[in-house]
Amino acid sequence: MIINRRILTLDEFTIQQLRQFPTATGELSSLLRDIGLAAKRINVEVNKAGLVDILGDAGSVNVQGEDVKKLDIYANNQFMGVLKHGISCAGVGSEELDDVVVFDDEVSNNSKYVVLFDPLDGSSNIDVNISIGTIFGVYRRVSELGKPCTEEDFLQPGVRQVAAGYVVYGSSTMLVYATRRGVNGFTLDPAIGEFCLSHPDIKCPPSGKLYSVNHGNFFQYEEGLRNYINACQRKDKTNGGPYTQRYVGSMVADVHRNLIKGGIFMYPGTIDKPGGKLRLMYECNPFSFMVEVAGGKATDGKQRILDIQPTELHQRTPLFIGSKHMMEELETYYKP
Ligand code: P6P
Repeated sequence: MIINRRILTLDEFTIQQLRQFPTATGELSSLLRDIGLAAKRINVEVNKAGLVDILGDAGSVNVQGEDVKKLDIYANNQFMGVLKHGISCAGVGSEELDDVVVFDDEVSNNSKYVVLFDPLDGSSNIDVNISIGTIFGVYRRVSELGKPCTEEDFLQPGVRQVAAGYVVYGSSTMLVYATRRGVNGFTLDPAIGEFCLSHPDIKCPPSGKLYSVNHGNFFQYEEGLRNYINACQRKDKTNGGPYTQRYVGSMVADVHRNLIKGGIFMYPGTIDKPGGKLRLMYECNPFSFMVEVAGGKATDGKQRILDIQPTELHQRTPLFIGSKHMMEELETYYKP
């Protein structure tokens, strides 16, 4: 008898995971479904960004000092909305908001989690139709349940994330998330409007041949890093190089490709920006959690990203992330 492989939707998958832990409250499963709902709504607008007047600068400038595009605001509001009106989240921190938002209502104050997110990363690529994405990380609160969450709930090291994920709005729209049990990818089926399990138990290949870095900053990188980047381009590579350089300029697209195919993504510090460009709390920590669960590594050049004790919501960090063996090879050239 041929049994059709049953397609599992995100909702079915999270409920199946919940059934394996009867004592679980279901709050995390519910939160992940809420994020999936927001992603579907954002996907609709991203897919028609060139057709309606949602494109273009909203005129305001966000806390990063960047022109905010209307889609950024829309995406931020979608995540705020589903999380505030769900049953699992006490408050959020967003790239688009100067400070954390404490929901401070009875249900939210009794919710176990807080969420940090970049609602639409790489939004400068919207106008040229390059893949963009959403990035999120979920933490269990450390403050007292029943009361409003506090900034301390958000400034936790990335190792304390209970879940992290991203949505890539690309040739297809995928939601990928990790818990400590594994990394799973879901592709949106527009016919039924559901994310369906398409990439179960994602593992980051231990080796790869893709390296991602902005070569335009090459002469601002430290010598050891320049030596590694040069080695990536030489035929004498021990693994039969040279490697292939792939850099989209959209972190979600670059790291997603390297997670699936194997590779290394680097956003180093430069002379002008020694702290790097990428944000620790809602860009680097979520991806570092996911890549480590998938078997890869992530550092700031000196230490594990997930061990960094944050001091500010929007602090930046250099980032080196990807296949385990490639990260170890980098470390033989570059020890800042
Ligand atoms: P650069 C997009 O603005 C972003 O934050 C990441 O998505 C991306 O990896 C990086 O900046 C690209 O920065 O300086 O190379 O253009």
